[in-house]
Amino acid sequence: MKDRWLEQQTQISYSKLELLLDERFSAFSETNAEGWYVLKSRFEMHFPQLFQLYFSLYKNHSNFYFHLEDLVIRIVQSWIERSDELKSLDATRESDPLWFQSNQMLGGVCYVDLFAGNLEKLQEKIPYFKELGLTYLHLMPPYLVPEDENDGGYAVSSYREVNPALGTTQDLAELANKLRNENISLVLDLVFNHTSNEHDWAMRARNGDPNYQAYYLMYPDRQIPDAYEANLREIFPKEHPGSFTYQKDIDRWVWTTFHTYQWDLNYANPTVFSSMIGEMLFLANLGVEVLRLDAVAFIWKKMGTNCENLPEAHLLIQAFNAVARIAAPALLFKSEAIVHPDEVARYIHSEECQLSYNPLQMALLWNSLATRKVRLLSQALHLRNKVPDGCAWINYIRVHDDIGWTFSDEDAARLNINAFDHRQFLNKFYTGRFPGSFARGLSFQENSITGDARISGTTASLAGLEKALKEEANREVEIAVRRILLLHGITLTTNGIPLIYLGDEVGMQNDYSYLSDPLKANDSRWVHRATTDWAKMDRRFDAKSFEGRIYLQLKQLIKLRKENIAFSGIDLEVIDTENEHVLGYIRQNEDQRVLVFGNFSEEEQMVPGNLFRLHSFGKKITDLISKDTFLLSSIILKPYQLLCLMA
Ligand code: OTU
Repeated sequence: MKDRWLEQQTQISYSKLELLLDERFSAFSETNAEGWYVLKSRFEMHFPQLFQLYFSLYKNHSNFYFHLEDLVIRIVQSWIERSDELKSLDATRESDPLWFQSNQMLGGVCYVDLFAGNLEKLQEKIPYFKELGLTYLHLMPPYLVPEDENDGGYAVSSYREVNPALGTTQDLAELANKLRNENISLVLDLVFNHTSNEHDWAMRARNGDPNYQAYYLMYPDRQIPDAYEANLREIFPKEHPGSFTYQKDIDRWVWTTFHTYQWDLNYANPTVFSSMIGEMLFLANLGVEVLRLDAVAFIWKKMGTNCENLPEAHLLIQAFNAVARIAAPALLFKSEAIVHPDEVARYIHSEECQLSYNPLQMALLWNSLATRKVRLLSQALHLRNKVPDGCAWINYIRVHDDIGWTFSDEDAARLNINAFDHRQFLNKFYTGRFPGSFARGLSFQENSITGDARISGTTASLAGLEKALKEEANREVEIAVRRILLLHGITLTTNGIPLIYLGDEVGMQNDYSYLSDPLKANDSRWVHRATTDWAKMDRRFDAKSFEGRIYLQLKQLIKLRKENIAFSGIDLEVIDTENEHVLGYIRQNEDQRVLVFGNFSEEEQMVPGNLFRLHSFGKKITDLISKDTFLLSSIILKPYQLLCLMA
């Protein structure tokens, strides 16, 4: 229920700020009446939302109105500075807000340096991205970072400067333009939970400036840190215990959820919010179309809680979103919440994060490969796969991070699986310590107290290709290739945007050379962050090499996705295949209906023919991949086969 008083306050603030804007930007509005009208309509539409969010977050702040005014001016100024091309993109997106639910969408993610060397050379890879069919390119943070340890770019020293090893801000803007002209949306991170300890804000804090110390959470002794830590989870326990780091130069305990050099920002301070809005709009105006909101779960802290997924974190993201709707409406947010599935779902909303990683599907794909059983995955697709209108999943197999087993304990219990034991099994399996395991992964952040661990490794190495190539024969190589293709087949045909970790399309294997780099050796995630070997990439058309086998068949699956409208949209219906090894679901959009089966075992599997009639697929059904036709008989799936059946 909306409170009357708040409604009145909203109206009063709106009128005051509208006057202020008309006055402040009169020179602009006189010469750009049309544009100004557009901006004012957006302001009118989204201000109430923004105001009410801002009010709930900062109402107790003494300079509330002053901060709000400053924020609104910043928003409008940034919109004025936005290029005409981007303003026209804004209009295009507003008229087609569900554009990203299309089956044409395909994402890729890579590191600029590891994939191409630098930003300029990355431009030369655009033909490759087109060849693959990408429409979405996520670059790992290319920003200025400390020279030594920087968490692979996630310790940002300036959101407005590019790491000189990669190029300049100009190069980045140019790349964004070139990609956009090729219909590829640039995706970058807004690493907004923390900055590096070398960020200008942190440097000023270190020099004793109290205004900047208030950007962070720092305490003179252990009293408050201890009180907080009583309820906090350790995220990188191997790196430092607890969530605080003692900073000798300023004699303060600084909140550092991740690495000691990543200082958490204090969003209870409205100046931090406005400052980060400034950085966000800078990136939007550079041509970034999707911002991946890094570590969303952690951005709000409250004593006595675990400081993850707090209600205020949601309000904060909604406020960021309301700003984007006014100043850069083409901008979308992607949530990076690798947490309990209930919590993951809470970030997905057209007014919060339109896109979200689907960590549950990712983890359960791996679970299905290890167990050869699809029940957890099937249950998750049935119970947890729906997203609200105006949103979409990002479905993936691997990214630059570890794999965490984030399925819910209750979901597991419903299938009589003990979640703790099962996670232990998965960790054993994917580190190759379980008898018969095909995987070659490494553990990440093993916590000896809780027994918790996560997994590093490339798709190919985790799916058995590394072991097969090193220790086994052609048959095992073939099986590993099929596993890799099955996983991609699922992400390409379930609802959402499929995201490929570039290199996986040619079966990139683990790279152990990180062990001899002291800056990387204690972070096993580097094992799957290999430098792209373009000689191997060039083998992608050679159908005899494993690179070619993966690439050429993957290309076929991509083509299948793009040619069939059934793979558009956000609906997916799970079906019971009556076979615990076979996943089944129906995708339907417009008049097209496709029945997908995936066999997660290395044995042939059968599904009964009456399933087609049951789901109204008629008497004759054809597989879009193999072109095989089936007549009312039961279907035999080959090991790891994916079938996309249509009447
Ligand atoms: C994210 O991941 C990034 O993806 C990582 O590459 C960074 O190291 C980290 O933030 C800090 O910026 O713990 O192992 O539950 O949701 O935020 C990866 C934590 C991580 C995750 C996630 C984090």
